[in-house]
Amino acid sequence: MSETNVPREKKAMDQASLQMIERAEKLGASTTFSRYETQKVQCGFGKSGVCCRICHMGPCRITAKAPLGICGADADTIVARNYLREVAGGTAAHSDHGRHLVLLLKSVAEGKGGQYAIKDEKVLRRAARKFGIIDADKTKKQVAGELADIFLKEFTSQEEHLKTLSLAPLKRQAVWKRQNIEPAGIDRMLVEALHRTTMGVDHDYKNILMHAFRTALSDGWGGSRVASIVSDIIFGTPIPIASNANLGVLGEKTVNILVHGHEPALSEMLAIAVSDPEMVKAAKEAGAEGITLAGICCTANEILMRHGIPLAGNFLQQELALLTGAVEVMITDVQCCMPSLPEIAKAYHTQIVSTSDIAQTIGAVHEAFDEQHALESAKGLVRRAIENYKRRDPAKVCIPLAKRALVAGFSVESIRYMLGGTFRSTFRPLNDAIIQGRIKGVAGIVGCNNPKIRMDSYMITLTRELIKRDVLVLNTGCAAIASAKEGLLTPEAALELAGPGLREVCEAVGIPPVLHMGSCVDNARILEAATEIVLEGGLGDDLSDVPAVGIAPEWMSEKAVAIGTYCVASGIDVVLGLPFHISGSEKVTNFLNKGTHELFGASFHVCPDPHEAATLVMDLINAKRDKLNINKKSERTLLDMKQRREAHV
Ligand code: NFS
Ligand code: SF4
Repeated sequence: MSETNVPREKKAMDQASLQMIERAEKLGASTTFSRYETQKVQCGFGKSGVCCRICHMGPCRITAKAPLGICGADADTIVARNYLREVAGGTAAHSDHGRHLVLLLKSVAEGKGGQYAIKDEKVLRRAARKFGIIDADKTKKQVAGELADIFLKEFTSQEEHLKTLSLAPLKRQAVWKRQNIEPAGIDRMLVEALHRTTMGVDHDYKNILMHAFRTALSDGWGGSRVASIVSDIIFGTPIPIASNANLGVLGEKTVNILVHGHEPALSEMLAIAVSDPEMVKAAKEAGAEGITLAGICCTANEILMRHGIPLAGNFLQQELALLTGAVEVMITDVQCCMPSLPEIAKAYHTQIVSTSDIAQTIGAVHEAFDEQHALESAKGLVRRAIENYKRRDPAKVCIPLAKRALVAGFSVESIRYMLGGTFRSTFRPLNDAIIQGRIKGVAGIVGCNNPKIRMDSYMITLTRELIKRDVLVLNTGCAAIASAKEGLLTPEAALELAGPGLREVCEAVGIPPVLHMGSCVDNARILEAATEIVLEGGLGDDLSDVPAVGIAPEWMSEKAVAIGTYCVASGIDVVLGLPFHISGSEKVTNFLNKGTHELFGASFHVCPDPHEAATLVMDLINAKRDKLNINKKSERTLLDMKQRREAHV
């Protein structure tokens, strides 16, 4: 039951969500918003990171009176250990997702991929050459097999450093070498993270934190990068595509299927299955007008980018979507799917179907996804939804009208193409625009929502402020969905909201001022874009030279901790709207928020206010511009007639 200490309008900013939150309150349904209030007095020890329950002499918690745990661990050790374990959790999530895709690529190469195939051979061959595979005279399956083997080694390598590190600018690679944080195999890094943080092993907070950077690099440049590359090979490289966002994409008279989670393999097949004439016919026979497939969280981003499937909502909207009473089936895979979903679904005919053996919830139907017979599996789920449509109670249906148009699909490939055209595809025009100051810099706004912040409000306020100040914004994950709901992912948004310089560029190229680059593993695409900028020339020779900032305004997940950590290790400053759980150690806080600047040329910055964050981001960008010596005022001064005549002599 919800206590309403927080006024409803402080919980979300979009009308659709507010309407559904109101509905939940009326029905007495428990949602994140009401549970947040019942959890309101959150544990101060947990918040400051000084609670340790790593061994069973504890749990121990550090206070002024008890400055040491039973084993003698101090706050610095405990806070650093907890932080490393969070980074490891996030890295594991992204990387296991990556591994799954690599195994699928291997199956495809061996002719055992069922309906999956190599959709983008060009990207396959280009990736293969980058990793030293000589692909001439080899079939695409042979190349795919060799590439899959190289990628699998990225997980298992014991001593050898990750090959994907070579995708970074040379100067950055040298920084990693100098700081001794080049990761070996991803699995090894994760095991080592657990080993170091178990009782009685690594106690030097700095040594622990350096392994956090090493582990995070194995995510950003390893697991996540591999996930993006392989997704493009198997499912196709995204190109700009139009669609819609928010709960209003659900159909009043259609069979509504929601996909939710992260791994694209099943949703890719669902996207195909729902347009199968046989399925559409079955839906009509059941009395519906058709089938609507829509997504929540990153699975949504994946199929939006490749098929234009609409976005139903982001993280905090997953329960709200069910409260429409119009969802036949919600199909979950892994990550960010709340355990509360079956409980909410109970009030309706809605079925929650889990599809991954490693992600099951009591109350959900479990139907393990059969990759060997992927399309059949997907069709089975669609049939289940059609069947369930007959049980929908129209009296319980309430779909908010909200729906906004969007353009997504900005892979680095497609940005390069849009900037330069087919024959001269290049980042040059972007670099020139930054050098000339028409675009001041680039901001990656990424990450989740969190009930601690009015849903989407920080992300949207900051995004508007930045594009007004001529900063090009790159989005992934739930931040991209927030922008979509606000109509910021349209070329028209540039005309209305961007500063004059950014508007000019957006108009010339035909892009929105905010580019949707994909899911959270696709933050690797942001690193790729930053690398392209360095390689294109004129903006320094390391990622830390580029006027670019990463921002996680409303983050909540361990994955966001890993992402922030690899960004900083990559030389990109990171602004957090919510702090890490590290305030219990001054040393850890200082190291992460200042000390890393000397090591990597970047650090974390915590800023709870979006307006102040906009100023901070501009300061960070301008500092980089000053250093590059490109911050001079434009030399195009207007001359009067007399001056002109003088100039001609
Ligand atoms: Ni990213 Fe994507 Fe969203 Fe946060 Fe969850 S969906 S992986 S973790 S909540 S942005
Ligand atoms: Fe306490 Fe040390 Fe055990 Fe942690 S490892 S629970 S601080 S005794």
